[in-house]
Amino acid sequence: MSTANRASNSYGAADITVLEGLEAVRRRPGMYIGSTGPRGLHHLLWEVVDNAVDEAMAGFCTRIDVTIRQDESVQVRDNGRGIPVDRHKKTKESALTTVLTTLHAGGKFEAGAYQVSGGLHGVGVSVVNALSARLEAEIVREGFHWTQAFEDGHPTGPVKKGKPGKRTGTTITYWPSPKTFVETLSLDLSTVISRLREMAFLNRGLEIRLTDEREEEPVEEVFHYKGGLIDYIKHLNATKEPLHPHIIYFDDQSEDAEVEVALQWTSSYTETVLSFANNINTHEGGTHEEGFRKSLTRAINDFARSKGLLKEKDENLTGEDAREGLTAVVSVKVRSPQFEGQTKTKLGNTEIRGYVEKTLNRLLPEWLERYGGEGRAIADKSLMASRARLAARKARELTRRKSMLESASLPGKLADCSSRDASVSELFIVEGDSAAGPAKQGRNSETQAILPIRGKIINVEKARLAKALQNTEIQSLITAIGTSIGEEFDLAKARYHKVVLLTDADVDGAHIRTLLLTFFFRHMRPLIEAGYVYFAQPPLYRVKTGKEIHYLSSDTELDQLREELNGRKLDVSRFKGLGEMNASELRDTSMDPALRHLVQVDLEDAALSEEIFSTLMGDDVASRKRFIQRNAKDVRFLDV
Ligand code: 0RA
Repeated sequence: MSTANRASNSYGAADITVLEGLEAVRRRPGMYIGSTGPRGLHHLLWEVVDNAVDEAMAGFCTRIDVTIRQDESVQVRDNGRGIPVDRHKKTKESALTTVLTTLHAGGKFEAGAYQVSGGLHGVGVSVVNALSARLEAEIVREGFHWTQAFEDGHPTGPVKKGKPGKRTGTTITYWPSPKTFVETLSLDLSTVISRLREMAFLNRGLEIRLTDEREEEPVEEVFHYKGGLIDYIKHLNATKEPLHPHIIYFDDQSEDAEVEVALQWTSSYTETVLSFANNINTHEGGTHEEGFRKSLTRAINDFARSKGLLKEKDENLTGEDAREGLTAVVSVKVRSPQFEGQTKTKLGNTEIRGYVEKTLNRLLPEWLERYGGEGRAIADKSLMASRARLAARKARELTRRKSMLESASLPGKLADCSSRDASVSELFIVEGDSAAGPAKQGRNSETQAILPIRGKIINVEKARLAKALQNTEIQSLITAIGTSIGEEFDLAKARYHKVVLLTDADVDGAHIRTLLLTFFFRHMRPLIEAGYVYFAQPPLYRVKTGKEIHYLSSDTELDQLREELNGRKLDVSRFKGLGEMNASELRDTSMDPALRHLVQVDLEDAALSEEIFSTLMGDDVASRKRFIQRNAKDVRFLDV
């Protein structure tokens, strides 16, 4: 491409164009890499890695090594063919120099390669060069090592031929320019890990190694998945319960595109569908996702009808019914991808919709027939989803009507406050009747209401809404709070601006708190987003030292106090539950606004919490703990 263009120019003129090109990048870096903050900094790395992955997609590279070094420089080494180094007759310049100093000279001269071009990516490695204080390229090709160095995008000398070498490949080492990246020069390890892992899942067999040398103890990670998308699904479903043993997998290649799909249903009630085009996560979906959804809905309906699970009179299953509990990854490679949408992460190529749909129309029914038992389990899940959807609609209408009728008759167990001003009113949800007594005595009855919850409330992650709504604890919660739920939720109707979960400081208490939180997350999310939901922190110990009384909420605090008061006699009593506290103790530790310490429940952005919540309510205790720790504003709340 560029060599052809440049062939018609004289050397000098071409050279000037080149300089102008990279100067434009330095002057307006945001145009090329989105921003000069952390995102832009990471973008440099994605650009270099994408180039190496392109080489892997073309079938010439099997391994990529990424090293983040102590001085925040980054090295990316691949075992591909190596960037060509041969000297162009007219330009008298090495192709390597051209690739690194010419905008959009991606350098793939052969037609027919898929490239990670378009969207935010694909601006070319020359942009990395332009925005690096220094960049070193080392190529092994044609039997030799070749090197060239650059400063602020300018070659510091010609390409140098070095020692003989057999194994071909490219190594790019760059030092992001502090002139451009004024905010930070430091890559975020977990961001790099996620992206490299994703790349490895999407490119089966490609081995990506990461070394972070910035810590005393270097971090080393290997991402290498022989199963590709199948391994990706295993990863996504690690804490879930699959409904069928085989992960469904299809792929197809045509003249202009490739498609790969992997999917598996779980007992969960939510769907996780990830889609990619040329290795870019298409968050906003697009034609590939549309083709996938359409074919999936049709295949499940056809299968359910052919097996008599869906009768002639029955309505079709909706797409949502068919995708309940589904985890899927759809990955397409397109020769010239068009990226659209607000964040340029929506695939626009219209031909891809039909291509994906036709491919799946052929393969999905075949799979469902071949694995008939698994097909049936999947169809059953969709049928249940459909019935639940209809039942939930009825139930919602019912509770709405009921709550309108009963707005005067709040739950019998509720000890309401006398104030009708929601902004000063607080609802304490307490565990068990024994705790309700002291809470009622210890409260300020003008602004504080008490609602006792008995035993363990239903896990809404493992039960559908209709069933959850039959649960009397859930019913009283909804009526007491007053907002209704789901589509009918109305924050303005909240009867309290603080809803405080007051549960025992033990494992059971933590469990109940998590169940309540899950209910709020799934059905009253705006209540959390508005910052209305809190945890109280009742103490675990009462410690008397002479005249002083200390209330402590963990063993660590007890150890600390022991250390502080070394040797002095402590009179320690452990509260088995809230019920063991008297009214004044409960008031002083957990209820009195002047003395208590509440933790506001704070969800990170909703997209993130979706994935976290499925793990949170799975059986993965470690990730549940991490979640709660991260989302509780006060780290003292660590007893989960
Ligand atoms: C231009 C042409 C060819 C390969 C590459 C560029 C290439 C670029 C990068 C960037 C990072 N790693 C890379 N590896 C290769 C094809 C050369 C040929 O036909 O042999």
